[in-house]
Amino acid sequence: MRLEEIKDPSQLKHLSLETMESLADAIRQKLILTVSKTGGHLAPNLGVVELTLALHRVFNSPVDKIVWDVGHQSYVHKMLTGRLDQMSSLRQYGGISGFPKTTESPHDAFNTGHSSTSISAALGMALARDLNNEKYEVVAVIGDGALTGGMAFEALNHAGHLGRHLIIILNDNEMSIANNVGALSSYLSRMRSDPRYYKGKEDIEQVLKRLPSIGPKVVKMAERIKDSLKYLVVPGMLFEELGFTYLGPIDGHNLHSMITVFQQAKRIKGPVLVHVLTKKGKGYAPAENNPDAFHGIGSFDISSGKARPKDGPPSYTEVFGRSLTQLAAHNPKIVGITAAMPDGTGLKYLAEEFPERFFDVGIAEQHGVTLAAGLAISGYRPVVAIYSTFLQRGFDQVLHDVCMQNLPVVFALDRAGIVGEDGETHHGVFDLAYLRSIPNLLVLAPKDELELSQMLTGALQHSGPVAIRYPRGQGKGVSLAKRYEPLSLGKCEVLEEGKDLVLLALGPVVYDAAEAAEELKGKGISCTLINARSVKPLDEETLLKVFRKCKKVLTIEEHVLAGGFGSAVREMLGRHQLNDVQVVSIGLPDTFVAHGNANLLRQKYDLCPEGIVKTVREKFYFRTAKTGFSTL
Ligand SMILES: Cc1ncc(C[n+]2csc(CCOP(=O)(O)OP(=O)(O)O)c2C)c(N)n1
Repeated sequence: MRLEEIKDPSQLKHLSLETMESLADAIRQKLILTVSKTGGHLAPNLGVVELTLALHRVFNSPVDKIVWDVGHQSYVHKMLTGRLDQMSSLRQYGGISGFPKTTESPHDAFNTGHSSTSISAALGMALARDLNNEKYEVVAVIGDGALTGGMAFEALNHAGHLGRHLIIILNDNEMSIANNVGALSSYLSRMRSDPRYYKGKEDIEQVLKRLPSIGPKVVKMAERIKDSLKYLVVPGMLFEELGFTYLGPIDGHNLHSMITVFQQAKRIKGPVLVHVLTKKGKGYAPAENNPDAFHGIGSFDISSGKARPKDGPPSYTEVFGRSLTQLAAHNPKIVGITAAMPDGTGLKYLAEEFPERFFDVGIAEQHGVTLAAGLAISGYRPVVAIYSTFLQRGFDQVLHDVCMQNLPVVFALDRAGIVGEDGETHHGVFDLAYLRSIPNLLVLAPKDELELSQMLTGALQHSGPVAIRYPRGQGKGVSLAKRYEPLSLGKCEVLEEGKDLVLLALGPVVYDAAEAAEELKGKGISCTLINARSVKPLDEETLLKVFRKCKKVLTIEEHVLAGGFGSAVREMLGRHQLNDVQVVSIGLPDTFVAHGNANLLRQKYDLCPEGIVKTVREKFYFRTAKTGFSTL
């Protein structure tokens, strides 16, 4: 059977192993071809080809529920569940998502994107099944990286306690995005790499079989011996002690082993954990050799495995990472914390230069934030670099552990704003709303990479907590010569003065506002252009002075309108009872923004020069020399 003929996973049920193996080859080809064009999570998917085939062979999706943790490894699942033809639209606007979506297919049992949720969700489904007296399997597929997240432990703890039938498949490839970290990861590694575990397991089974089973005393003694020996040599004791039946470790590229063990897992009552060993990037040499680069990649050349070169200025991430490292060279108290993203956040530069002052906590944002609080209260200057979307996890820790004690922790929120193809789970468009309500915290947004460095420099001299949000992608290409001159925090920058309209923009959209101001000037409308820089505190002194002169204000932000920057401006006007100022806001509506090209999405939401001019035309009424008494 050819891959193209598979319209439903039930077609896998009676295929020979050879046919399934040839399907695995075809799937790998399709994955490489697709992702080389669309970009996406190649290495994780190459690693789960056989695992996904075996899952769909043994379980009956969509009656049986498969919950993918993070969900970045669900491409093979999508191919086998009727979406092969749509793979070319993967991650494109209007196309299929790079993550499971219940709205996309009944085979996508649960939406994911953020890590470590699968066991909780699967346990909830298993409970619902039991309450309804229904019969089906619930399977959570979780990576060793995702297993470092606290929520996964909370769920294991609860699942072991409840004892309901639930299957967890641990896809262990020893990698998170970078190398996985932590004591649990070392524990898993020992199981996979130390032949003594395998041998020990076999030996001990022989010994136990030979133990006499007569007389209660002997039985008790035998059990004691069994137990103590088990602790020494039987793999998976940790999971067994938590109440799971542990099966494994098994070779995750051997279809026969996996099919056999999954069938066995179905027969066992109660919670089962199957430990599957896979290779990230399997079957494509560049991805096998460089799995972190191929974890999530843009378009690339298949034969060389090289990403298509990007010319132009360095990214915000790079400028942040290098600036921090330079600042750390002059201040031994500076430390950096990442939650499993040393590359993505740019903290790898600090890690290279000052490994003893760099901490990768695993996918554990909450722990990372409170760890920073502990360091800060002990005299250190922690910089916690976490994507805007993932810091949502650490809200209470930011509030309760850092800000309530007014500790000098700097939060570097990368990927703030629209991120593009990763879509709704990854857009960083809620941070202003969830941060600006917290007392003591300063909330800043630079207009370009120079200001990012200067804000970081200033933030590291400030005596309380500071959050700096900045976007994904390349900077504006401005000179970085003055990068270590600290900005005075909480002040805005008036870039142009005009009398008709105030364009008040936050973040790099200031550059779009500047273009719009030029165009409006040509239409006879003179704008005051302000780079807001600080959402909390607002630079009330400057803004009130400007608003007293000009009563038409357009705020612009790459963030949801609810609770965002425009809201903050309205609150300020309300506090000062300036009721005659007309404020219109450009930002994101009350909806989850879909996946797609970031610039295309920005255009859709008027976060571009044309959108700004259009909004001015639609919402304001001007009497000018060129336009007469009319709108534009
Ligand atoms: C809360 C959260 N933090 C960070 C991430 C970014 N992230 C996506 S995948 C990943 C690594 C996952 O590793 P693992 O579960 O082992 O899966 P693998 O890619 O190795 O198959 C990370 C850190 C995320 N999705 N969610």
